[in-house]
Amino acid sequence: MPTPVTLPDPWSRSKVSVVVPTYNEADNLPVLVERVLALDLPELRLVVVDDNSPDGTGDIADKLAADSGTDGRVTVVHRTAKDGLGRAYVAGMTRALDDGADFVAQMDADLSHPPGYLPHLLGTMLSTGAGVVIGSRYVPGGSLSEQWGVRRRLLSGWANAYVKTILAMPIRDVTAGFKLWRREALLAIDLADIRSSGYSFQVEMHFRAYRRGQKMVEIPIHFEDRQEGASKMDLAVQVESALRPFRLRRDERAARRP
Ligand SMILES: Nc1nc2c(ncn2[C@@H]2O[C@H](COP(=O)(O)OP(=O)(O)OP(=O)(O)O)[C@@H](O)[C@H]2O)c(=O)[nH]1
Ligand SMILES: [Mg+2]
Repeated sequence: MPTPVTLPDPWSRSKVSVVVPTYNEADNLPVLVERVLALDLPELRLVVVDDNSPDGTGDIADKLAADSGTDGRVTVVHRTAKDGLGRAYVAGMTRALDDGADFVAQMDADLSHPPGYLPHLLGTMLSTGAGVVIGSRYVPGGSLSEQWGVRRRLLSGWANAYVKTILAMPIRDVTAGFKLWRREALLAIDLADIRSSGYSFQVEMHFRAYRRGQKMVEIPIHFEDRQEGASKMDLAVQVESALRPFRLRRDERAARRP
């Protein structure tokens, strides 16, 4: 029988908190929590940030937190109303830092981001000293779900090119949402000052990290399609995503002016 592989030090003592924003993810969340907690990372914790989901995801999260099987490793932050993925992440990451996390991961609840990459994100951070390690769909070896049609692929590629044209960052996947941050990098970014409420949060975080001189490293991931439930990408989110890069560039230029 093969000997089970157990991750050695420093994986085994790394305090990683995984922040997961949820809005109507009742079918996905229990699966995600089980998979994340099954990883060979004993100091790993989960922070679920729910915006009073009508489908009861918040209650499910509370039950998972209370479950003896999860051993107090799950924390739930409840917010009163849907207020955007960006604001949810700021709340969850702030909580993770307050609770003493040395590393903070972010991932979607819909199982698009395979949890098995988390130890790789951590290993890459430890070996490279990066401030942020990005699970990237657009570096060699990265890939998109086979279920994605031509239209969605083009839209995703176009969104990446659009942001890079305006903000010129040395990253392939500027809209990526599966990442691991070092505590010091998040403190340098000043989470309380993040402007984005929706998906442009990802771009704003990358831009801040880049402008503040954080080392950024990408590793390839395979991006899965959402398993259950519906996307929360609405018109307001799309408009913010289109305008935010211009605002970030304007603010940056204003800050550099004597
Ligand atoms: N708390 C909170 N979570 C949100 C909000 N909007 C989206 N989310 C969560 O953020 C994650 C990403 O949202 P998705 O709807 O999957 O967005 P997407 O990946 O661009 O869309 P799909 O490709 O269709 O899945 C999911 O875990 C959502 O439940 C929000 O306003 N509040
Ligand atoms: Mg999704």
